Amino acid sequence: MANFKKIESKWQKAWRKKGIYKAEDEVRGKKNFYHLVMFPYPSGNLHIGHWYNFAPADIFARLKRMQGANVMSPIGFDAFGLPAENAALKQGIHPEKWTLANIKAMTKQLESMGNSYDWSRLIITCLPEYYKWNQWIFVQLMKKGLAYRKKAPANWCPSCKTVLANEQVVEGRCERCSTQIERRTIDQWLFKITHYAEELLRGLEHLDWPERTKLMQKNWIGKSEGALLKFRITELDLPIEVFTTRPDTLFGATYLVLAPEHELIHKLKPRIKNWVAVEEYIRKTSHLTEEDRLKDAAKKTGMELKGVTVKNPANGEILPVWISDYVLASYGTGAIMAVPAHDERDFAFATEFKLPIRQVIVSSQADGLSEELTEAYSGDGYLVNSGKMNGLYTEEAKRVVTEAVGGKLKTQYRLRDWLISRQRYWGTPIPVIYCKECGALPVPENDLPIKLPPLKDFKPSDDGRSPLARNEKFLKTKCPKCGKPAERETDTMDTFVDSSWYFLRYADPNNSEAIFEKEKVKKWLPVKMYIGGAEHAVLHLLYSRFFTKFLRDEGLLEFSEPFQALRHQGIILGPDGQKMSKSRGNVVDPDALVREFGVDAVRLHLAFMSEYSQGGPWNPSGILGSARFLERAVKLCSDALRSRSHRGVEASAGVPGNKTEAKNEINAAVSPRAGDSDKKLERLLHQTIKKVTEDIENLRFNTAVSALMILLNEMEKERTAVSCDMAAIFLKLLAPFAPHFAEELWQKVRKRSKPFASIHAEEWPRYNPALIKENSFELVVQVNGKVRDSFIIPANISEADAKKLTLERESVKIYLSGREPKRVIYVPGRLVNIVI
Ligand code: ANZ
Ligand code: ZN
Repeated sequence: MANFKKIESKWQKAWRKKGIYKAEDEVRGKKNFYHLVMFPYPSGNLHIGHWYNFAPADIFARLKRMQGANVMSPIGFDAFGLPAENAALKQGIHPEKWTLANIKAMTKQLESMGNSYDWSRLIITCLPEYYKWNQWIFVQLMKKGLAYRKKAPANWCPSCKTVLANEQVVEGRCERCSTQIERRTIDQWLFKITHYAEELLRGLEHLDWPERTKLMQKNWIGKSEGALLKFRITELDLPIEVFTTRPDTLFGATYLVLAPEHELIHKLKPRIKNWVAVEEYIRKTSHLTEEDRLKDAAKKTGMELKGVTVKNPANGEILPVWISDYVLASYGTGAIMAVPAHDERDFAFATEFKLPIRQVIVSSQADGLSEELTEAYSGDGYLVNSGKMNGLYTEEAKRVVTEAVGGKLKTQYRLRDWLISRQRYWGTPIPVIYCKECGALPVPENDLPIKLPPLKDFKPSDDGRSPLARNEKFLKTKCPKCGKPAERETDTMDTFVDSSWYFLRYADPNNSEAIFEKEKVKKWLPVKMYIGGAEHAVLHLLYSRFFTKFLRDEGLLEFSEPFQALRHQGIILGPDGQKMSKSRGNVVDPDALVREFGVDAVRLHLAFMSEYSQGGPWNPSGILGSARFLERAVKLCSDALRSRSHRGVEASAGVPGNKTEAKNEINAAVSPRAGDSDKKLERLLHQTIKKVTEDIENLRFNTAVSALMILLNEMEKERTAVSCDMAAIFLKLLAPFAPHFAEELWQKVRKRSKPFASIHAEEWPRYNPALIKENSFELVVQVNGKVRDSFIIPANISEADAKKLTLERESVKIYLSGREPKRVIYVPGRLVNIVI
């Protein structure tokens, strides 16, 4: 395989020159197909994980193109943000320089991968041509009241010196640098994503997305049906409202709990007898994150507000009031009625502080009361100990009790508004001007973009203000309304803003007049297939859905969901099965592999090494197998070429090329004088076409490659039966996986190469269903419940034979590595599962 370098660069050049991957907005007779992979951070070099994201995804795009779709597969860089800035700080160069240099290097690497990107649509988010439209969207949101400013307690990372969104805090630590988060109160800009809470929830239903991703969004939005109930403070005539999902348990409330930040506490201060202790408790909890506070295992802490009591609206009972950090200020009303008999957290708290526990729900009327509860009963049931309400069932009781005490039913969402202010340099400046007279005003649209000034000193300030505040020239401006001196907002936007709409811009990437032309977006969107990491299950994917709905309401879009189908790729682990990391020394360098084995071998191996959605350990020996496979394919096709004259097919059917010929190729692949082995091979060929097609469509690249390997094996065995046409079909099936080799061989097979017609613009082979319909079926092979392989076997095969054939497969032997399986389960007509 010595000449792969020559082949690669030759065809990459030829493809570029011919522009075969350039997506025209409209091609007669073809349907548009928008294929998208999540764009990368320009973090430095492409690592093998990038390759795994991008190369197999390209196989899918290539299939769609050959199937006759007008495919757009764009690429870009998510170029603003903390990683770039932190790295630049470490290396003492400017983030812009650092970022653009990385983009250059990564572009070259991406090009070398041989993916079918339309480079003319490249997007780089840190350029003003792009982020101008971030600012424009901000202004539109502000005009609609969906961008607003408020003083908000925020997660502050003392190391990154910035506020983080809740989503960027993992177990109380900064997602980027793992430093413990502090809480600070700062003026912040927020986007009102909660305005779309219900629609964001409902819309999930119809999406062709992984179920677990939809579930994560559902939980993130966190819809709860409940009620707002008013208690009254006995000592003052003040109401306290609580949010509860179980108004039916109101008679079981034995105390109230307020969040330590609850605003009433300060009003109550003169009444609180133990104020010093209360204040100390408030101070202590103030720097815990919400995550810390919600940890179930965490021991409950709290403090009674001595001298303050409330009256239960249902039975007039006087109850004590506590504060505790297990009640969050940001959810519901920041106050709860505690029903320890029926809520686990309340139960733990009441046990800790020896507060009364009163059961008011029983699961069945016959059961009656248990003597003493050992844990909370949180299920539905019949009311007891509840006066006139006794005997009602939960569902009805919720409504009846709420009405009886003058409360109101309420739907509550866990979803919070999206905090987008960042006190950092490397992001989109928030386009707002503050005037003493006129307040906060959006920058007039004609003045956009507000360019990020080229600061020499871009380090974050200790006081939490953005570095932009140190630049007088940027800071000082005039009020767009009254013309008096005013100041600019100096924070920049969360970079998730950039990625919340980039998929729209690809449809019209160079538009300087508008965010995009409505008609162009209409031609391409929604995205038909979106591929990217599962780590984006909530943030990016939720924000993108939010922006889409907003822009729809602005009249710019005619659809409500941006990504019709979504798939996640798995993660590649080091050869040792551990997460790849420099410190472990198990990082696989794709460049070295490409140098040694060539791009196509690397692509093929990435496709073959595991189920795409699963990922798994890198198998260093596997790549050699892929390289050899390609070598054998070369040999076979050359032989087929040489045998052309003997077989005499050239004259009768020619080599498939244009559309009319393609129709013949099914029958032409094997000559009419075919013998037994010819027939067998022909059947396998058609079975392989079917399998490879379906597998790629389902992103099961590994089993598709395995089918190609089987086909190649058989073709080698029946060498004399392999016609030139058959080799051509084989090449087409191989083309999405190994685009350079397939092209090289294709041009040889076709021989009429001027002007060159690329294999990647050829029609995808079709199979003849009649030919496959033998008495056979596709047996799926699982190892420990995960699909690892599949192959065709006769329908009347015995269980013993099916198991035997399965155990003989290379794909299975890898997993057994010499051991005997614990169990082999056969489901007739469907699958074999090997339990190791
Ligand atoms: C009384 C009660 C009785 C409750 C019972 C539950 C069971 P979800 O489903 O998450 O919406 N709650 C309300 N606001 C809270 C806050 N700010 N911080 C912490 N907890 C809060 O949960 C709603 C329930 O969580 C509410 O219903 C309230 O406890 C508590 F047998 O009220 B419940
Ligand atoms: Zn003004």
